[in-house]
Amino acid sequence: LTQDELKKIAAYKAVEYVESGMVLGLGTGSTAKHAVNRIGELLRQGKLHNIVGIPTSKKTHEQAVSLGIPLSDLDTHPVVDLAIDGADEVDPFLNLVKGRGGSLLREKMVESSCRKFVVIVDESKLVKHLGGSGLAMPVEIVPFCWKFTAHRLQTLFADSGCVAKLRTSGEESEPFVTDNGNYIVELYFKKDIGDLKAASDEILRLAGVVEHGMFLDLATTVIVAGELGVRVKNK
Ligand code: DER
Repeated sequence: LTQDELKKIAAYKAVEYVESGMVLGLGTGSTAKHAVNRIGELLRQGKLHNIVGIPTSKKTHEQAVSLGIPLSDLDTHPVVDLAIDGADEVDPFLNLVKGRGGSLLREKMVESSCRKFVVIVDESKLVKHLGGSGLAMPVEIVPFCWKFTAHRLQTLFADSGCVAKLRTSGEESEPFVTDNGNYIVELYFKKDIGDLKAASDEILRLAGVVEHGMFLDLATTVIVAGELGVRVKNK
């Protein structure tokens, strides 16, 4: 099975949790894309009805519009019944790193206001500790004096051998700009992040930081698709 087929299996399994009448958080990324497609398909087949979707990015908004999924927002629905989204890393306590797609702020706003948050991953996303995989841990920051903020973030985790890099896009390597007009600083750790809660609080205390990609204590269920089948892990 290819990685994309595994993502699709996990996504379709998660959509089994969707009931008619629900307000749904629609995730962002290559795994969540399959879940949104499946929801659109079930609506079209009349197997699901009066669903309202709250997209976690402009990209997902466009995908949902193209599928005819009715959309709303958190102003109208401050409590979401079920959110389905991917993740970049999942630790054994269902803590996540998300945001490598750049949508972490709207994802965290939706996924921290939902009754159930079902995470869908292929098995390659499972890690023992967050941040140790050498992959980026994204932090959304305001563009104003971004170098200043990036340096403060790097200094915060100096003992973890942290390096902070501005996310760029395009060939002129312009700064990547999020749906909210902000920048993303990617933190690379040489060692895994120790106390996640402490790290989270320290990051959020820095003026200029908007939000970070550690999703702690938010996931209620993780669906993992692997070569040996699909596993469902509940909090
Ligand atoms: O950027 C994001 O938050 C995505 O949800 C990411 O965490 C997972 O993206 P993927 O499903 O394309 O791997």
